[in-house]
Amino acid sequence: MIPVPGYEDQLVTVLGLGRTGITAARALTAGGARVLAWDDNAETRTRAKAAGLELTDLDRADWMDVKALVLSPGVPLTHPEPHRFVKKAAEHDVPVIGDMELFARAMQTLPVDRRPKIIGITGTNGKSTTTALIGHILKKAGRDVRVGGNIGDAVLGLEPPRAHTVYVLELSSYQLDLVQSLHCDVAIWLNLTEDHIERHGDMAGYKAAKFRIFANQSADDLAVIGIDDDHSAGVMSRLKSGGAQQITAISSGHSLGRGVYAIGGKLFDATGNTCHEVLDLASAPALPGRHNAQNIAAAYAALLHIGLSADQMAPAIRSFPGLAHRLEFVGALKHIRFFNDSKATNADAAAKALASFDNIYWIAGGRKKEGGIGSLAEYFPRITKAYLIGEAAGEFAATLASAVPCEMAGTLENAIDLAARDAGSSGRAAPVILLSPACASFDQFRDFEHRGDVFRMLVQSRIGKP
Ligand code: UMA
Repeated sequence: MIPVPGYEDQLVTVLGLGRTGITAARALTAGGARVLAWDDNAETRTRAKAAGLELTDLDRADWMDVKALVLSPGVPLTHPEPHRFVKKAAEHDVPVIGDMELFARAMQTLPVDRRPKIIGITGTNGKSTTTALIGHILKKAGRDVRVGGNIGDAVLGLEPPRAHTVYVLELSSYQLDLVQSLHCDVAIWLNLTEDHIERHGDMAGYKAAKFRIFANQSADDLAVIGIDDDHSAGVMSRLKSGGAQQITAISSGHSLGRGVYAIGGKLFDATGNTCHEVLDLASAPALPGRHNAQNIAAAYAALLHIGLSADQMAPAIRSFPGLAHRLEFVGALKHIRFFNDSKATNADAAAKALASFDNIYWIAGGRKKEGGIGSLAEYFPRITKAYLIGEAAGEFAATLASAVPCEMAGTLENAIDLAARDAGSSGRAAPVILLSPACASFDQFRDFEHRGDVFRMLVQSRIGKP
């Protein structure tokens, strides 16, 4: 754990006692703060108490002497409307911050020569894979590395830094909304497509939250920017005209005069005066598809800046084992392969999976996201049949209409059985049963991880794996 300094004997309120809040409350207490912790959910409060946390009803607390409100990323900050305690904090001039801000401040109290390097990764899609890939490469290079943030482990729960530690942090827009002083030695912006509008109000709000990843960067720092979508190309222009930091452009699909790019199944480094091939992408089996080529390009560009060489990185990229819930190969039943892509909670993420295969038996649906699946039309010819689950099933069926045969499966379990039946009797070569829902999971599951775990368990129970 990283104890949080700066609040010794002062009152700090913590709202939300999931992964972020529990860890933040402990780290603040370890730093000497007096923590008032609360969660709106009674069950979570019971769990937090059992975990040894003292709770304080923030509706009854005296906010006069509170020095900060530490908000969990999932608690509404501005949209659809600020949480009542965010309003209360504003009434009392109490700053509202997140755990990343506490982490940033803790790092700034260290002498400059003992501060760790921080690599931050944001973007709509690919953040977790890029974060894990960078962590993996650094480990293979023998570096002291800690990986956390949105990928799963709350940042304040990571081990404190030693000399030359590198923190690799996945930063969601929710988390970036709650930071002011985070300084990333390398800030990676992968891509931007419409997502989380309910939280940020509109695309401009979503983009502005993410743009905070570049705040506090100076001439020694690097911004790595994926320029394959218009929003992100705009971000690159904005930084070029107004930013102090160095910039490396990355692309998957376009060759660049300067930058790192993937084209024709190879990765090229054009960051210097010459351009040279550094990796055959086919040699990295856990990172298939064009979207993963972008993740590899981002990791490579970031780690060049940290001092790794192409020769150190290439074998580590090849040995990366992949991540659960992101096009995760779950098993095979004779010639039928099953993939768990539960992390695909929007159409854009599902597009990446659909682009990776043919003859797809597609399990989709859940709690619908803005925009539906109309944007996936170019992939419909790859889908042999769709099995629709959850709240979005009706709307998805209407979109797929005459283009793709559909079955209203209702539940995930039913969808797997129907898809396995059809794929098994189709006589087609290499069918793929793909869970890539293009929806949030909350109508039927706790979160996307729970949905993916259930999928894996159901598939493995059917194919005879433990
Ligand atoms: N809560 C309240 N009041 C509210 C809303 C929530 O009290 O109005 C409470 C809930 O009852 C719950 C707690 O807040 O007990 C949950 O807080 P949280 O939603 O912020 O979740 P954490 O467990 O703290 O997990 C968060 C991230 N979750 C979100 O951003 C929604 C995790 O990212 C992250 O791994 C973790 O911190 C550690 O850093 C998950 C995620 O879904 C993977 N992220 C979104 C995404 O990737 O799309 C952004």
